[in-house]
Amino acid sequence: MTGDGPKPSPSDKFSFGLWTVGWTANDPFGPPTRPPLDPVESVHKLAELGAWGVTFHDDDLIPFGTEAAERDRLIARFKAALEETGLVVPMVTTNLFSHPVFKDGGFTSNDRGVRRFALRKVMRNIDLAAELGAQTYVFWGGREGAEYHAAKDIGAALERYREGLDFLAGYVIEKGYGLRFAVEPKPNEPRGDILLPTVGHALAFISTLEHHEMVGVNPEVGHEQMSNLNFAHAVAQALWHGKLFHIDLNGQFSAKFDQDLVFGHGNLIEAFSLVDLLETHEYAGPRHFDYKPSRTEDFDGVWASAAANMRTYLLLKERAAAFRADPEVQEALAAAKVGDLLQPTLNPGETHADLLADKSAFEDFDPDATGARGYGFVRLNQLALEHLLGAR
Ligand SMILES: [Mn+2]
Repeated sequence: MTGDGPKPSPSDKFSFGLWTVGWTANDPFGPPTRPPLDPVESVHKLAELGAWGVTFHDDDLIPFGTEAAERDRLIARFKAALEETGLVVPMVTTNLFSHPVFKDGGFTSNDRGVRRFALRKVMRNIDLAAELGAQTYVFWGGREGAEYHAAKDIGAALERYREGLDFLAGYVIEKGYGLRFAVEPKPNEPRGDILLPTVGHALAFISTLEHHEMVGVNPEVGHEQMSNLNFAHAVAQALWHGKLFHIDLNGQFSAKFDQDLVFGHGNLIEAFSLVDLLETHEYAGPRHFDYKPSRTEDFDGVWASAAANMRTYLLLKERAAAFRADPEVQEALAAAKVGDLLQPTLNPGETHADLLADKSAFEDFDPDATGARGYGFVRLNQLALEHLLGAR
């Protein structure tokens, strides 16, 4: 991608899934429009473009059912590519959704044999993740769900989900791997309804886990927006809980099928809000892109789209910094009392009796005068928009 301005570098911590640039662009209405991409080529190309890390599902690197010797060979040449380029593997995940054996899920399949097979598949790949130095292991349960009420006992499914994650967390602890888990919510697609559909559902579920301290969330822009929810709010709450262990960036236009567009190519204002949030909170984790180069693109388009994700993030980061540094914005923030929300509502040590005795809080408080005063939020948002548009 040409153009002035910021260039991605490894210090930006941009990472990509092998399944993103390597997507062969098959969809429910048509076959692939691109041939498969060699993971080694992806590693070299991503490094050239300024990426820092590469991530994968087990089956992205080692096709399902590969014999042991061939598996070793595929891992060895992938490792060699990492060494040549300096790319790291910050996150690894498991494919528990493509093979027909997982058509009713992995950890929550009604078939116990499938559930045991799923645990073994994850354990084998956790060993590889640890060997490659990953810090995060993601769980996206795309097939953990149902289409029909009577077909799935949801309570039992959640119990089995918990059993699976507790067991695998215990394995990581026993092995001393130091990996943390991140649950990735999604409301639907491929299942009609997926378990743990939003960040809020996932956070509540995680609080019930035996090793809840090592389990956080991996929110994805488009997944939350498919539920018509505000992604920046979901991430802000995950940060507040200390649970933003990883993040998947892409683009989506509101509630429809999972578009997986380039970051910022969907709801741009929300993308700006998100970058502002991550940067002002000094989020230190990977900026991971989980998108799909559109089916219309050839390989030139694939690499242009990969570069576009990083460039858009950096441009938004510049715009957000300019917004925060603008004295007029700072004055508008103060006028809108945004910083005042950090002040506790009660005085230190204030009791119920103290508040009841404070006439200024009630008897002498003038709700009509306060209610008549505007907050100036629209002016503030227009300032944000003008920075986003490069008009200031
Ligand atoms: Mn994702």
